[in-house]
Formats: sequence, structure tokens, C-alpha cells
Amino acid sequence: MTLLLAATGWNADPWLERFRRLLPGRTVVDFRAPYDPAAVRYVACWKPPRDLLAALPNLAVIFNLGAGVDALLADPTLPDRPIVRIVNPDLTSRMRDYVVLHVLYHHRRMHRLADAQRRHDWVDLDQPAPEAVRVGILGFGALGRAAGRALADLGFQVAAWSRSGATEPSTTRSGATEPLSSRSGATEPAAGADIAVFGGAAGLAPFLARTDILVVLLPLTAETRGLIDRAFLRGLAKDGPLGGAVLINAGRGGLQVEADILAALDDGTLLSATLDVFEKEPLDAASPLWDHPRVVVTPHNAADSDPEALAAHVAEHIGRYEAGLGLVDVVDRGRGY
Ligand code: NDP
Ligand code: OXD
Repeated sequence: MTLLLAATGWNADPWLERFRRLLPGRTVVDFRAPYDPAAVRYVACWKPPRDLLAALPNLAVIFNLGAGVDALLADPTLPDRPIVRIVNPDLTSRMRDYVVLHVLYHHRRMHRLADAQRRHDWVDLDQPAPEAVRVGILGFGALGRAAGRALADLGFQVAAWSRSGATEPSTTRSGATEPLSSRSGATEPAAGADIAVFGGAAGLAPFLARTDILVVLLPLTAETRGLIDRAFLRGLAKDGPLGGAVLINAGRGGLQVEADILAALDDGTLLSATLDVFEKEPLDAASPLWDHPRVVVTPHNAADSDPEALAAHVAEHIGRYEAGLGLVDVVDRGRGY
């Protein structure tokens, strides 16, 4: 049995080293090295080259080494095999921490404080309590639930929006009866009575209208592409204690229209933003987003895929699969996530 590592844009060495340690007696090979395509049973991949997976006749399972599968599903030659995506405590807590960091950054008006510091100005800014600030989580899956829970624990008024509006995590993606041992803590916390969940198209307008800080954790699908445009941003709350609405996008750049975000910042629809993801990555050096005084740009590193944690996660999946326990976190290709 061969596990083929097919990750582009990443250093393959720590992944290969970790997989080889965890899967002794198996062949673990990088896609750039020579290998026998007929021997490949599993692929662990991130943005694999087009056509690569289609050329593996005995492929059983595709393991996507991140949470989002939009890049993988964009390959028209992708073979009809189960795709398992990452739902893991390591990835989840990285995203939770990023979201908490940036919500607090905007809540505590760090742009204005940094500006005041540059001017040596001992500025007096009023400080709304978290209880006065309404955070909205757009996309209430594994990552959105963990982030939402942490923010609610800090006292923010948290609500969420998802396709289904379900308060409990979906179980439809789980093929196994028992959770992976390493999933404990990764499974999404229940919404709880303190997080209202809005659902579907009808729920979007009321959700936006009560949102001061919007956190985007949606997958990129045919339905969500370009969702965050001028009209969408105009739907955000105008009466919040921060003096304007805030956008934090750590989902995918294809969800947003960057020209509309810049226009919304200029006309006061948006007070400030944190963007981790962009329509085109890396963000063009000439993009005005880099220098905008009220925008934080991070280089798609809200939640990095850690080889130590995630190779172990995939190796455990393979062990469970071979023991007949099935697969969990299998992507629904029809929905696109
Ligand atoms: P999940 O699949 O667990 O959750 C997705 C959520 O989005 C669900 O609540 C789902 O609704 C909702 N959703 C999907 N489509 C729609 C729609 N058309 N309308 C409304 N809601 C919708 O994903 P994760 O939480 O694990 O990850 C979310 C995304 O975060 C990833 O797809 C990826 O793009 C991004 N990501 C970014 C990273 C970074 O470093 N910047 C790192 C990791 C992930 P429902 O609950 O009804 O199914
Ligand atoms: C992911 C990502 O989807 O890192 O995991 O973007």
C-alpha cells in the first residue's frame, strides 16, 4: 500500500517524515519522486496538480490536508472517491484563536490606538463592553462553532448563520459510529442557548442587521462565491457601539468582492476589516488593501495545517478505515463542502 503525498506550495519534508514514522512498513512517497501509480491506495493532498489523482487506478480515499476543499473540487478530472477533509482540534483551535485575536483587535480599536501612538497622542477612547457588541459568525461549522463559543464565553453577543440554521453539528458527514479518539475536542460545541442560529436565505438579512463584527467562516461553493459584495455589506448593523461595522474574513477570498470592500470602507459602510484570504493569492503587491489604514492583512495563515498533528490524524483515519470503521468528515460533493 502506498500513501502518496501531493501537496503543492508546502514543504513536503516534515509531512513525509511524520507519515513514515506513523505508517511503518508502508510506502510513503512524494508525488515529485518516482512511484508506482497502481500501488497508491491513499492520497494526502493540498492543491494537487490537475490530472494527478485521475491517474491512480486503485485509489481508495483522498485525504485533503485542510478544511476547505474548493481547490480540490475545482479539478474536473477528480476521481469519484471519498474525500475526507480535516476536522481536528489543532486546526480548530488555531482558527478559534485567530478569530478571537481579530475580534478583540477591532473591538478594542487597535487601529486608532496604533495611530495615536504614532502621533504620541495619549488618546481617550471610550470602550464598549463585549456584552454591548454583536458578533455574527457566517458559517457555523467545525470552525465557526469553536470561534463562536469562545467569543460568547468572552461576553460578546454571538449569533450565527448557516445553510441549515441547525443548532447542533451535522452528523451527515460521519460514516462511522464512534468518533476518532483524536476528534475529542474537535467536534463542534453545541450552539447553546446563548448563540442564536439563523438559517438559509431568509435568515441572512436579520442576521446581518444585528451584526457589528462579522466573522466569515464559510466554505467557497457555487452558492457562496461573491456573496460579500456592496449590497451584502450594506445589510450590516449601522447602530452598533463601535461606530461602524467590521468584517473579518478567514474563509475564502472567493467569497468577497475586494473592490466592494474598499468602497464600503471609504463610504463608512465598514469601519475596518481583517482579511486573511483574497480573491487572488498571494495578494498582489499593488493591492490598496496592503496600505489601507483600517485593514489588517494576513497571508492566509489563520489556521495552518500542522504536519505533526494532521499527519497523525490522517494515519489514524487510515487505521480506522482498514479496521472497517468507515470514514468521518467525508465531503458532500453535491453541496461542495
Ligand atoms: P464546515 O463544513 O464544518 O462548516 C461550513 C459551514 O458553512 C456550515 O455551517 C454550513 O452550513 C455553512 N454553509 C455552507 N454553505 C452555505 C450556504 N450556501 N449558505 C449558508 N451557510 C452555508 O467547515 P469548517 O468550519 O471546517 O471550515 C469552514 C471554511 O474555513 C473552510 O471551508 C475553509 O474555506 C476555511 N478555512 C480557512 C482557513 C484559513 O487559514 N484561512 C483554515 C481552515 C479553513 P450547514 O451547517 O447548514 O451545513
Ligand atoms: C484550509 C486552509 O482550508 O488552510 O484548511 O485554508
